[in-house]
Amino acid sequence: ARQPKQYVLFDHDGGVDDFLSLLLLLHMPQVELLGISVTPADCYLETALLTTHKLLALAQRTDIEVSGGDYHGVNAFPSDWRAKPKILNALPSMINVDTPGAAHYDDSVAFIWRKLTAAPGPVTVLLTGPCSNLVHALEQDPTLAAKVGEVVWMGGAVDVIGNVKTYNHNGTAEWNVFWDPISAHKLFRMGLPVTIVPLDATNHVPVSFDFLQQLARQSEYFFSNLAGQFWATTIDTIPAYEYTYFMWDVLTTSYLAIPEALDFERVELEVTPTGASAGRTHRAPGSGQWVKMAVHVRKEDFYAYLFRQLRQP
Ligand code: AGV
Ligand code: CA
Repeated sequence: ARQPKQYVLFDHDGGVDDFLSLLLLLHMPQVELLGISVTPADCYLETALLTTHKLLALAQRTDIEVSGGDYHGVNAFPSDWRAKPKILNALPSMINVDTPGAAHYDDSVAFIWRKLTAAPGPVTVLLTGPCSNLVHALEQDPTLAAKVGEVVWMGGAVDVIGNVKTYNHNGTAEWNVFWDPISAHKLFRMGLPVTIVPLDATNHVPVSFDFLQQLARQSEYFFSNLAGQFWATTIDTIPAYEYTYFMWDVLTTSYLAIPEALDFERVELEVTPTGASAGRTHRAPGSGQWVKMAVHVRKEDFYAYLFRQLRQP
């Protein structure tokens, strides 16, 4: 029996785990990827676009259209984080990948509008960076909401501490929300079916040496080898807790294929738009802003899925 197609529009922000997410997505048989837009948040746009095109070339999916966002959020990511993924384009498996004719559209808001409008059915909008592009598109044309089947967002920290550590902030926010807390505040008011995978869930899955050792044992598979190289670039940040790299976006993306590996809670949430706790996602009983929130992950099932997925040709 053929699985029904799941139409997916992917907006990422160029981090190492954003690209690991793209690798996974390109190997999900039920997913039809309608387009990719890149938010210049936890990356520099030009290098992120290049990595995106290289991965599409490796997966022989250069038919998938790409766009780059031109909106820059309220709170910029640290420059050293943004510069870090540049190394991906220099890895031995990436450096000689040609991207002839690679082009991108300049306006992610128009791109999202065009892709949603043209979609033959309800679309899962997967966001592994800030939500600004989607929110701006919906503001411009609220009728687009009818095309959104589900928004799946790596974002938030509800019952756990955030990961923003910077001046004039009290540490309660997660970075994807903090980058543009105004848009995040609006997203939860739009009445869309939103599923978030917040730090509450992703804190359970740090990138560990054990995991990488096990992955390396299957590095005869091209994409296992490539993913192992990508993850290795994140390891310098371990073990200091505040700089531990987690499988934030990878867990969020895996939800599309193995939702049963996660446990959820339905909660009413609000985002603090400004101030010392800008970007904080907090419970707001009575607000009517219902969100499906991942709270727990069955690690063994999740890892087994990653190993399986990365053994594909
Ligand atoms: O807050 C998690 C989000 C995810 O989308 N990003 C990284 C993931 O792509 C921001 C972030 C938090 N801590 C980081 C981050 C770190 N130590 N290095 C790079 N990015
Ligand atoms: Ca990201």
